[in-house]
Amino acid sequence: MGQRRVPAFQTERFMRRFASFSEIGQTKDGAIHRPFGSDADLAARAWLMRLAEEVGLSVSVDAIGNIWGVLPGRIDQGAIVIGSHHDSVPDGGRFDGPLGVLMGIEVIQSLQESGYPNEHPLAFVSFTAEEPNPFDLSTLGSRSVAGRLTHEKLLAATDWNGRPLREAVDAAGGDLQAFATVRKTANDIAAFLELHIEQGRRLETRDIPIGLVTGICGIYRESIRATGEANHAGTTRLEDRRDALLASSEMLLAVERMLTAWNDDEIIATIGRLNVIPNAMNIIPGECEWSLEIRGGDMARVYSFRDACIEAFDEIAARRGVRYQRQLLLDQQPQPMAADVVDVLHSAAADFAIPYLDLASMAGHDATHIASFTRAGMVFVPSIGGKSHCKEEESRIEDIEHAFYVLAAASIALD
Ligand code: HGY
Ligand code: MN
Ligand code: MN
Ligand code: MN
Repeated sequence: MGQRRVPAFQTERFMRRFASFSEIGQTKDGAIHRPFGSDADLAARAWLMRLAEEVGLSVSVDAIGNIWGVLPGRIDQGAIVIGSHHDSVPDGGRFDGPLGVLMGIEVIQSLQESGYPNEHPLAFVSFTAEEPNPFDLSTLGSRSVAGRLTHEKLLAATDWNGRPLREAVDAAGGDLQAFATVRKTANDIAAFLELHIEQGRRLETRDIPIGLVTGICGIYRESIRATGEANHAGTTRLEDRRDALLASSEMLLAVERMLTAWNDDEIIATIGRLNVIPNAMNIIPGECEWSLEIRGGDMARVYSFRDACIEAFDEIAARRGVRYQRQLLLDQQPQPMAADVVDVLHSAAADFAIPYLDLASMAGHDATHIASFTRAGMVFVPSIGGKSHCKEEESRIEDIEHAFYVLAAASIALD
């Protein structure tokens, strides 16, 4: 595919922009707190749009708040889109999301500066609300583009304080009334590429600078609310208690025990959120709400693991005199990446003699939804120490540089 046509990576420019973007939503501990709907989310949007305009892209915000920046092509065809998301988990890191967005802009700008005559439009995208958020709607932007969310569901959605989703989408420059216009097809997006940090240690352990993603795991999430009986902490005897927190605690440990017993590399589960209600020192917790997340490459296994958990929860609830309700939050199927795009990425890496490893992703990504309707591929760079969703998230500029060459060469090959 000819590495001669690929321009040089502007390391200094990229690092300067990355450092500047990383200040948005930074906490005093150096973490990034930029959840969807926050002021930092809005500041990040304004920053990205300003940069994209400076670069000369034609910038727009769609009805769900996704930001697009397009360099027109010579013929009217679907765009080659590179991007990711700019929101973060609470107290997360600098790389998860923004690396792929800023690289999208970098690749397009570099190709443009080199005089590359792109046939297809080249575009970057920054998707709205990829991470779990107070609206309990992760990958909101990419799911909307893929037609995987209904207008009715979004009109009814609120955050935990009752703020309507409509309001947050408006603030982001979107418009839920125009939701139908968000949908894209393979005619609009000819190919999609996403750069992301690996968020694991497989590349680092093998000392390989580039991962090429073959597929993305399925993710299943429920919110579980256990209801016991609130009562006085001093006067209620042990045998009279129906403690929703203790019942939940036993359930959470049952999940861990089950993971150990299953001993299946392809199944993992996490309880990452727990709310004790009313959360006061002298009240026996009457309610306890928590998230159960299960991931795997094979949904049949994910569902059987869930069923095994529920069986254990039933026994614990009955024994402790507690009830519980379940609410489905996400049932996202595994998604293979497009074989021909993976091939293009293989060739791009080979052209530059960059060692690579094919990987399945156990993290979720916007690419999972985009791949449901058009050709998509992902590139990973190593995460130092495998750390992610925490402030220690870090990747090396040398690896990011390799990713630039792979993505730029792949964009040319797909054009
Ligand atoms: O949760 C995930 O896997 C992703 O980082 N949003
Ligand atoms: Mn993430
Ligand atoms: Mn991410
Ligand atoms: Mn009292």
